Amino acid sequence: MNYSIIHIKTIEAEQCGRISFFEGIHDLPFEIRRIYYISGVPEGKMRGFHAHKTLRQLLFCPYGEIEIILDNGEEREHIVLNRPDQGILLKSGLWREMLWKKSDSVLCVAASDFYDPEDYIRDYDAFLEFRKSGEMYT
Ligand code: T46
Repeated sequence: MNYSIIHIKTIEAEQCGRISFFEGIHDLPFEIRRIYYISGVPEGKMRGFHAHKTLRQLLFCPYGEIEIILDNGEEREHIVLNRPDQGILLKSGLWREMLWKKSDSVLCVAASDFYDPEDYIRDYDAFLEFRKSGEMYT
């Protein structure tokens, strides 16, 4: 599967919380061109249901718990994000669904490119065709 779980550097201060950080190029295999985050989602709701043709992203959940379901057209894997020091580095060509396990969990994303609706594949059969065509990957 075209993803890896990464440790986000985190420094803990006694009774003062913690700070987590990463840098494009140094800690991620791309320059960060866009940051976005998803909030206010009720428990049990799902989002996603698409793949990206070229976009690479780091997904992390600094607050709450979100299950990320990844599908490469042949198999599906479920990863739970619930720690500020953990992220999923996604390459392109993966179908993703996100399930909010706890209300108000926040999903943050650092992306390799600007927003481009043409980069999305929102139809599952079209995604399977895209995988078969072998027009990937980054
Ligand atoms: C992804 C997962 C993890 C913009 O106009 N600019 C943006 O940068 C983004 C991310 C979205 N939008 C618009 C496009 C739609 O009209 O916001 C609306 C909701 O987007 P979408 O339905 O794609 O949201 P999710 O939560 O299903 O998916 C998002 C990202 O779009 C996607 O790239 O990988 O989070």
